[in-house]
Amino acid sequence: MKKLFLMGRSEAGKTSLAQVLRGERPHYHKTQYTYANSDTIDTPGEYSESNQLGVGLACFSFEADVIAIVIAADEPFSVFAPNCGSFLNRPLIGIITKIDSPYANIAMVRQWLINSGCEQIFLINNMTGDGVEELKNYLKSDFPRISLDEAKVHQRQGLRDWDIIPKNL
Ligand SMILES: Nc1nc2c(ncn2[C@@H]2O[C@H](COP(=O)(O)OP(=O)(O)O)[C@@H](O)[C@H]2O)c(=O)[nH]1
Ligand SMILES: [Mg+2]
Repeated sequence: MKKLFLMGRSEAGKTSLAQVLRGERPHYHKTQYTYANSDTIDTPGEYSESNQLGVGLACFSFEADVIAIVIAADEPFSVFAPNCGSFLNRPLIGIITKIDSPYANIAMVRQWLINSGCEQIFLINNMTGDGVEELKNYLKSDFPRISLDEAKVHQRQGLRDWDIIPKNL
């Protein structure tokens, strides 16, 4: 199981998603600090909303296997800059929550996530559980562990640790 790190603005639906992934019904819980249970790391939205706290996010992210930017489908703007995943040494995915909102603009949020460098994008309704299975399937298997020597080979090819080395190299 890949350990998932959730970052995003307050009210984006991170805590609800963490609850749904644990098999619970979503119930409101104000996120006061970073919660790290075995499978997800849930962070307060305030971390994503200020420059100084953003550094804290970067540090916590190294405890995870995959980083997710969570944006609700009805958010009016994104706090995540284009290509902001470039400082992370982890795969970055995008999660669009509240796809059931009457104000949802999925195409716009998807474009923000692509611009930020998300490799895959998942669409989720925490209330009904729509889309959760796809995310669970993605998280199910661990990334293969590589040795330091293998990591160096990746680096020499300009590849990230989790990229598959192309056959013709
Ligand atoms: N309609 C709808 N509401 C959601 C969804 N996900 C979360 N919410 C609601 O949005 C509010 C904020 O959710 P929460 O998980 O606490 O957001 P967080 O601040 O990112 O942790 C709560 O009232 C949730 O019930 C969703 O997929 N659809
Ligand atoms: Mg929360």
